[in-house]
This record gives sequence, structure tokens and C-alpha cells, in this order.
Amino acid sequence: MIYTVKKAEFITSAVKEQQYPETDLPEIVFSGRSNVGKSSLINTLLNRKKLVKTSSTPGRTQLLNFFMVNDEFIFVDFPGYGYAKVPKNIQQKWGQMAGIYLENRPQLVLVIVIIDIRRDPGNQDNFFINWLETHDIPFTIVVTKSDKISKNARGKRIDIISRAINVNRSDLVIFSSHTRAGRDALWSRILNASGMGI
Ligand SMILES: Nc1nc2c(ncn2[C@@H]2O[C@H](COP(=O)(O)OP(=O)(O)OP(=O)(O)O)[C@@H](O)[C@H]2O)c(=O)[nH]1
Ligand SMILES: [Mg+2]
Repeated sequence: MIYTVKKAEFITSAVKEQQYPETDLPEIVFSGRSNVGKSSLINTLLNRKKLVKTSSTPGRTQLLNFFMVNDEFIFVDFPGYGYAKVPKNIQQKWGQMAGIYLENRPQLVLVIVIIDIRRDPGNQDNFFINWLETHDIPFTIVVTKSDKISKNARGKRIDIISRAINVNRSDLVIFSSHTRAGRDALWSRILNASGMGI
């Protein structure tokens, strides 16, 4: 255990800039396709079962949800992108809401982009990752739900995913909210990005 979470609480939900919490603590964003496991991953990092609502119905989270962690960080649970059944105008709203936040939040230190180990990264994943690169926003890729496939199958999936998004294998954090695999590795990246690494 490298980092102890003593306190974690919901602060607020926001759509517009005026609704973001007024703090200057480092902020970490959790993003990825609908249903990929963003909210579960946050709960796993925070050792909470139900702080963040999870759902088997994709597309439930539609706001930016801010959580305070140990009075040291803010975690921001982003709504998922790329859910086919979400109407176009909502998808556009997602882009606007995400873009405004990502381009105007000086305390943003890291965007965590979450990918399902069983799925090939889609256009939206690539678009989002390229967008972060061109805007010089630090990001790290987490491949989650690793418990869903056998150990033998994992290596091949990790190869395919790293090639599809053009990221080195060793840069990927392999994670599972069920087994908690990858939790310490991801905390290390969060601490480093926040200037609190050892
Ligand atoms: N087996 C397994 N299931 C997971 C894991 N992470 C999430 N799930 C399941 O995947 C479903 C979606 O999880 P959420 O955490 O709600 O996903 P989300 O990305 O926050 O979804 P939206 O907010 O709707 O975009 C739930 O049924 C979770 O129990 C994991 O690591 N392993
Ligand atoms: Mg969610």
C-alpha cells in the first residue's frame, strides 16, 4: 500500500465552469467510453464500495462529478463518451463540456483514459487521445476489466491495444476493479503527476 485514503467525499456535479469547485488542489480526470468502468475504478482507488455510482446501463453519468480525496486531490469522474444510443446533440454537449473543462483548468495534472481489455480501442478513444496530445495535456492509459479474460489471453490483448493507440506496452497500467490489480501502479502515477511522488 503506497498511499492511504483516509477521507473521500463527493463535492459537487458541474456542467458549466461557474459550477466547478473553487479549489486549487491538483485534479485528476477519469475518462473513457461509457460503461468501461470509470466509476468502479475510482471506488477501487478510494477503497470505497459505493462512493461513486456504478451502473450496468451505459451512459448514466452525464455531468462532471468532483470528489475530494484526503483534502489533497480532486478526482473528476467524467461522463463516458461514445455510447451509440446517446443522441448526437448529447454527444456534442459532451465534447463541449469536456473541452471547456480540459482547456481551462490550470490545476488539471492528469487525465486517466480507461480502456476495456476485451475491446479494440475505437475512433473515439483515438480521437480523444490525439486531442490530449495536441493540447499537451498529460494523460495515462489504464486497461481495465483485466479479470474478465484469462492470464494467457492478456498479453495478446495488451499488444493489440498498445498498437491501436500507439502507446508503449510498458506505459499501460493493467487494472481490475474486481481483483484490485494495478491499483498501486495507478496511485504512483497520480502521485507523480501531482508532484507528490517519491
Ligand atoms: N469484471 C469486472 N467488471 C467491472 C470492472 N469495472 C467495472 N465493471 C463493471 O462494469 C459495469 C460498468 O461499470 P461503471 O464503473 O459504472 O462504468 P462507467 O464507465 O462509470 O459507466 P458510465 O458512467 O455509465 O459511463 C458495472 O457493471 C461494473 O460492475 C472490472 O474491473 N472487472
Ligand atoms: Mg460512471
